Amino acid sequence: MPTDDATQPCADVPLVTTDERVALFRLVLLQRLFEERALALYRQGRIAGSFYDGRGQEAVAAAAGLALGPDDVVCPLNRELATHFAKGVTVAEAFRNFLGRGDSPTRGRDGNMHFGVPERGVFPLVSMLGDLVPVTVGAALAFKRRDEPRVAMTFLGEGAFSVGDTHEGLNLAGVWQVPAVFVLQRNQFAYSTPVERQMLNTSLAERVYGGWSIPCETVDGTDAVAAFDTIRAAVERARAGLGPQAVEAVTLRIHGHAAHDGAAYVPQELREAYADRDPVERLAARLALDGASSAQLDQLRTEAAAAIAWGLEEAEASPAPDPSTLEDGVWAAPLHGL
Ligand SMILES: Cc1ncc(C[n+]2csc(CCOP(=O)(O)OP(=O)(O)O)c2C)c(N)n1
Repeated sequence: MPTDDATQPCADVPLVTTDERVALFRLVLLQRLFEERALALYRQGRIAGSFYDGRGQEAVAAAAGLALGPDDVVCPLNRELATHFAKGVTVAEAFRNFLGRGDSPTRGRDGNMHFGVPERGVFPLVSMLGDLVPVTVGAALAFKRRDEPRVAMTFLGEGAFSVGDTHEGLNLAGVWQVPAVFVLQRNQFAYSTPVERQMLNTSLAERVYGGWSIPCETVDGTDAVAAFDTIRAAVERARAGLGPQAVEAVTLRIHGHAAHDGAAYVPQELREAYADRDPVERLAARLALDGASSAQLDQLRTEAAAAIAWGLEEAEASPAPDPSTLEDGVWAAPLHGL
C-alpha cells in the first residue's frame, strides 16, 4: 500500500511533500539512483535497445515536475524521469517499462523511455526531435478553448532547435497565446555536436523571445531551488493567461547521448567547470544550509535507495508480455492484393 510514512519506503508513493526542497531532493535522488540501477541492468543485458540517462539534468526534471499541478500535462523527453515521478508515475511502473514487462505502460512494446501514463498527465515520448512541441501546443490550445486553468509543458534540447516542427509549434503557441511552458534543456551538446557548431546565436532564450516573443528566463540548471522558483513562476504566468512561457536551463549532460557513447568529445575545461556542480550534491548542501542534519539527509538517501530497490523488486515480479497479444494495438492498412 502507498504510504507517506517516512520510515516505510514504498515504490507507489507520489513523492511530493509540503516541504518543497525536501520533495525536490527526493526527486533528484530517485532519478539518480534509478538511472544508476538501470544502467547496471542495461550492462547486464536486461534492458533491450539502448539506455539514456539525465545525469546532470535531474534538478530541472525534478523542478519542472514539482512546478506542475495535478491537472497539468507534460511531455517529458528521455532525461526527465524525475518529472514522471513528480507527476505520480511510480518507480515500479518505470522499471516495468525498462524491463519490457507485459503490465508496463507500453505493455512490453518498449524497453526504454518511450512511455507515459496519460491518466496522470504524462504523455509518452515521441522520439522525433521537436515533435512534442506541436503536441504540447495542441493540449494547451484545448485547455484555453475549454477555459480550463491547466498548463501543458514540454522539454526541448538544443537539437530540437534545428527542426521545423519546433519553430512551427512555438510560432503557433505565440500567435494563439496558449498556456504552454517550454523548458529548454541547454546541456551543451546535441548528441556529439556542441551548441556553437549548431547555431550562431547560442542563447536559446534570445531565440525564443526574439523569434516568437515568448518570455524566457535563463537559469542555472544545476541549482534545483533556482530552477524550481523560475519554472513555477513560468507555469503560474501561463496559467494566469499571460501566454506561453519558456525557461532556458543551462547545464552539462554528464554522460554521452546513450550508454554506448563515452562522451570523449566533451572538452576537459567544460568537465572541470561542472566538477563541483552536481545537482544532487548542490541540493544536499543547500538543505544542510537550511538546517537539515546529516542524519536527516542520510535518511532521505536511504529512503530513496529503498524505494528503488522496492520498485525493481515489484517490476521483476511482473510477467513478460503474453505472445498472443503481439498484434494488439498494431494497425495495418489493407494493401491491394495482399
Ligand atoms: C528529427 C530527428 N532527427 C534526428 C534524430 C536523432 N537524434 C536523436 S537525439 C539527437 C540529439 C538530441 O540533442 P538534444 O536535443 O540537444 O538533446 P540531448 O540528447 O542533448 O538531451 C538526435 C540528432 C531524431 N531523434 N529526430
